[in-house]
Amino acid sequence: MKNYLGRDVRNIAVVGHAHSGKTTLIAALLQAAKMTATQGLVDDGSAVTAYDEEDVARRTTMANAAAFVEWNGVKINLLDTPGFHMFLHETRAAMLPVEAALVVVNAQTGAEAVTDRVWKYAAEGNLPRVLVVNQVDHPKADSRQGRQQMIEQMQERWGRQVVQVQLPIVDEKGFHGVVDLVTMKAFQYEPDGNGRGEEIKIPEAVQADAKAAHEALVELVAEGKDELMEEFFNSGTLVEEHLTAALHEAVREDNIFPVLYASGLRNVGTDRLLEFLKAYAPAATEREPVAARGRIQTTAGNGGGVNGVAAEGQDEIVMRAVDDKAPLALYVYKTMTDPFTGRVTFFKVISGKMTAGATVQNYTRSEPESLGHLYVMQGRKPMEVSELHAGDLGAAVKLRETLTGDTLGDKANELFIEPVSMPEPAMTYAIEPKTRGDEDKLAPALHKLMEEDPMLRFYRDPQTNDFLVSGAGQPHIEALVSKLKRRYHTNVILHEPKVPYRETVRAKAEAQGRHKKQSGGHGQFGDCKLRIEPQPRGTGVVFANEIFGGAIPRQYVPAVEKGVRESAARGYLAGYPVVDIKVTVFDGSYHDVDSSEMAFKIAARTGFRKCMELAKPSLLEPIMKIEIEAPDDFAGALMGDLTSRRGRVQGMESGGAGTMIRAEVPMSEILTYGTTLTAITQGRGSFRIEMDHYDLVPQLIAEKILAAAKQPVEDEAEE
Ligand SMILES: Nc1nc2c(ncn2[C@@H]2O[C@H](COP(=O)(O)OP(=O)(O)OP(=O)(O)O)[C@@H](O)[C@H]2O)c(=O)[nH]1
Ligand SMILES: [Mg+2]
Repeated sequence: MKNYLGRDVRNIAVVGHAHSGKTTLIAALLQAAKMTATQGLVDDGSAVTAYDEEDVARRTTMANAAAFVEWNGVKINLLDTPGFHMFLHETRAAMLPVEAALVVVNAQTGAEAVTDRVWKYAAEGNLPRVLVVNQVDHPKADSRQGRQQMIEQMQERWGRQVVQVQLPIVDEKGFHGVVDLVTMKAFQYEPDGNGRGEEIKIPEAVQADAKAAHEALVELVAEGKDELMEEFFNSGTLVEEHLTAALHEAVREDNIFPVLYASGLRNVGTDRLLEFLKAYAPAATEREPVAARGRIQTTAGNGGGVNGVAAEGQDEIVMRAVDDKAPLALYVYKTMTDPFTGRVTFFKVISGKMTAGATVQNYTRSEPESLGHLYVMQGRKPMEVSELHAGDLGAAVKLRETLTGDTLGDKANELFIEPVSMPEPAMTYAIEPKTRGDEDKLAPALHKLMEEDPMLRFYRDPQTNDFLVSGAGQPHIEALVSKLKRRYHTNVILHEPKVPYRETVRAKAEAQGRHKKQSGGHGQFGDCKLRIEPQPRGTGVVFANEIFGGAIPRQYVPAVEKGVRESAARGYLAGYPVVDIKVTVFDGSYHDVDSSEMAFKIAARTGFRKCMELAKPSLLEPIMKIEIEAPDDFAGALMGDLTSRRGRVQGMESGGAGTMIRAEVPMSEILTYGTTLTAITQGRGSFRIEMDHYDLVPQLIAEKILAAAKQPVEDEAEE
């Protein structure tokens, strides 16, 4: 396989709403460039970027995948990303290693909630965006008027920089061609063919539209550029060369968001899309130098453009040019465990030139790592290359230590790229191995899966000792369970999602804890008086010592505190930790011979439990902040549903991507909200959820929870 210089590489994240056809479109692009002999399909699992067994089974992309196209001397790296709202953390992570986003819009619906969300992600990273209206073959998409409205809707959302650079040719034969508005050439395709068009004359029926659209494009491109404006006013158009250069710059600078048309499924327009990306998407070397944290070392001959001065060993912001001559730096954007290949590490060459067989330093882990053979990934298939240049995407296999988010490179020139942060998991389940054999396999298998998926968490509940897994939502955890079974032959039982309730008190109370035992010779004696009082939310447990005059000798006070804290952690009502309390020991007594730390600890536990009994013990529940986006029609139904879930709506905005509702809802009421939302909005809504604060559970509901929970823990004062 050929080696490409960074200037001949384009890195593109393919993003958009679920089912807009991203995975299918990538398969079509691969066929148009003859990377594959036939077109892969999502529906039969043959699409190159849909290889993960769960993605295939569910016919949706749940994790990023990489592919590439060699097209007229350039290599276009394509990252396929999820469009389902639950997996957008992946999509966001895919924006870090690329220089442009190809935003796929479903011609049947126009821009949707997730389209808007990914647009924001791209805007945050100043990523140029190229829009492709896809599925134009669909009968629902074939009206000229409908398409016109779609463009207007996108302009309303994202500004008048949204401009068509193509028009589709749709007639009684359906969608079978495009007009290139830069060159004013038309191309026609054999639907279900190989994606390569044949030049034709612009059909009569589109000529007037094409002329108007060409002028609109030229005018926008010329805007703000004096010489171009002059040329435009004098001749009514721009020389193609000028237009091309100015359009390339405008796309790179986010001044223009060009719109193209395609059908991935029928493979129409795809060669023109590739040609457009080649000509107008920024080259990998064409972006600003990468700003990263660097560490200055005296041995560093060439710091790669270090700013300012910092003492040796200190961190500094480094501007690293995407250049073969700069020191080597790699950023790991994905890790995959493949049944055939083993662990595959996907990286971007931030700077420098990477050659096969090199050993580099993993800066994040302070360990050397031998990369061995180098590859570029075509879906799950590694294709060997001998070198990779600054800006390119590549992969290595069987690395020992390296994980997603790590930066590696030249030992003398440390550099840290800030990894994309993962949101807090929205849902937690208890997971139980089915058999003894499964128990031994479970933890290692889960750890492997967590390497691939930084959103997954796995830990033991300190209260119950249960294994807990957290993820983005129910489908995420269900996919995890299938993967455990399919890949690691580990069977598990999933239990209802757990709500991490807490306990607290609503009143002040005092009580005495006394522990006295006379068993033969040496007895046990401890005695303390405790006061408990409520504290503001988020305080946790505060312990105070107000003993004066040695009622309890100083050396026993830590034992009292320990007893209190242990009891608080064990809970009083139903075994949930007691929080937001202050416990003060203010009096007590002791015995010269029989007192011991143990005796005081036991006395404190008794005292604590008696205090709890008197202080109006209450249950606290986690309250989540939720943001829901859906088309306006569903707003009423969504609000009604939120109210029935004890939700408090805090705001509602309409415009842009439909309606956005912000609310606070108890976690217990929205454990499976993804399913509800899909049902209410026919799959067109999206939501984001995060833990916000704890609040008291209303009395009636608390009673039910307590009845369902285990009996209060036994009084251990007499142990
Ligand atoms: N008519 C028509 N259907 C299409 C086209 N592209 C995709 N589809 C169908 O739409 C469905 C979704 O296609 P995918 O390629 O999986 O869409 P996606 O955007 O990758 O979806 P997610 O991965 O879930 O975000 C499949 O059933 C495709 O066959 C198209 O150009 N025309
Ligand atoms: Mg997909």
